[in-house]
Amino acid sequence: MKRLYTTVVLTALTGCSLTTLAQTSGGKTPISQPLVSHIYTADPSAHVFNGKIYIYPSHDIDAKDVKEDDEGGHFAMRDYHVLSMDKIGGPVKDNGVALDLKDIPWAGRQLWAPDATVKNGIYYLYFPVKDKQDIFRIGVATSKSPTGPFKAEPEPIKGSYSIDPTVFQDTDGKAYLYFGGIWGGQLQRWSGNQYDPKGALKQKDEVAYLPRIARLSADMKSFDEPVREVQILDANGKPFLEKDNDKRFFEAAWLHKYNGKYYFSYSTGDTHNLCYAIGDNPYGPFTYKGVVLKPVLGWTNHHSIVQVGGKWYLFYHDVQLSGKTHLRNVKVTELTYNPDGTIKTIDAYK
Ligand code: FUB
Repeated sequence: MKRLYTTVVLTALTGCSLTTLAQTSGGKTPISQPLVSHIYTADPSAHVFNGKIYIYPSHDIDAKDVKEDDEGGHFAMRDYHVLSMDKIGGPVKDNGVALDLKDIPWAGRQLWAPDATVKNGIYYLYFPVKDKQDIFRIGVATSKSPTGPFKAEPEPIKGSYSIDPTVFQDTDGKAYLYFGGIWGGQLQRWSGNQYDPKGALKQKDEVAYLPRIARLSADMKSFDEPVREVQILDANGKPFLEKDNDKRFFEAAWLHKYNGKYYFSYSTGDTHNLCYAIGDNPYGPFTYKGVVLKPVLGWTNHHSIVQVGGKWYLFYHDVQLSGKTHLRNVKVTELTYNPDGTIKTIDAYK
């Protein structure tokens, strides 16, 4: 299977997502409905700021002038919209364009999955976009409002690369940026934080690529330390190999804290799972625990896990509205834990 991020039908034909095909032909019912349907949205990073829920998604568009390619070129997003809601199940507001590609001085193309946080009344939007040399970098933009408009810094974060940034602020005030994604996300081109345009995907028996972490400086706009790898280990303390592709990291990092433990969750990409691993501090190592969300309609699987009031929720996406892998819709469902702290696996269809 070579083609990256292709359409649902083609994905099913290539045989890498038979579950998805079964869900379609079996006529299963989604457990949740799209949060909005007037635009396509994906990769929902949700947060509660001042008691209100804000969702920072990708804004999928049908860029007809862009051809589908092996690197996800047809995910040609050009802006971000922030969604907000007062409570789960309540009306969802689209707050309009929060940041536009044309207003990011160094950007080339493809605004992929963002995340946001707040510190001292300033909201920080972290976003991946290809620079003018077509290399994914991570940028940061600021606003006094959670819904923007955001103003982008003139340069990407120094030392940043690849895609899918997620920001985590710990209770001690320290903030961390996690990021990375293989295949179209270009992580395979980075070794020892050096760029190699010829960087190859791992062979089946090689140790899989790992996500990255760096602590953020007090200004939230730069790294306070060199970027390092985030270790994800199996129950025996061993790293996953590339052939463990139903468990190894691919993209879509997220970090949340539950009962004092650190939960690192991510997508396995070509096997379409959202998995998680638990650690004792933000750097890990994280020990693999299982699947948060089984494959959804569409090729990609990407999420956030957030506490709202006394309950936990999984924000995710599928392609219920379009049937096309690059035109997704964000959703939310409750997430529950077992008494031992493990997460109960969610099937988005019943
Ligand atoms: O939305 C574009 C890319 O698709 C994201 O960056 C990945 O995580 C996948 O969801």
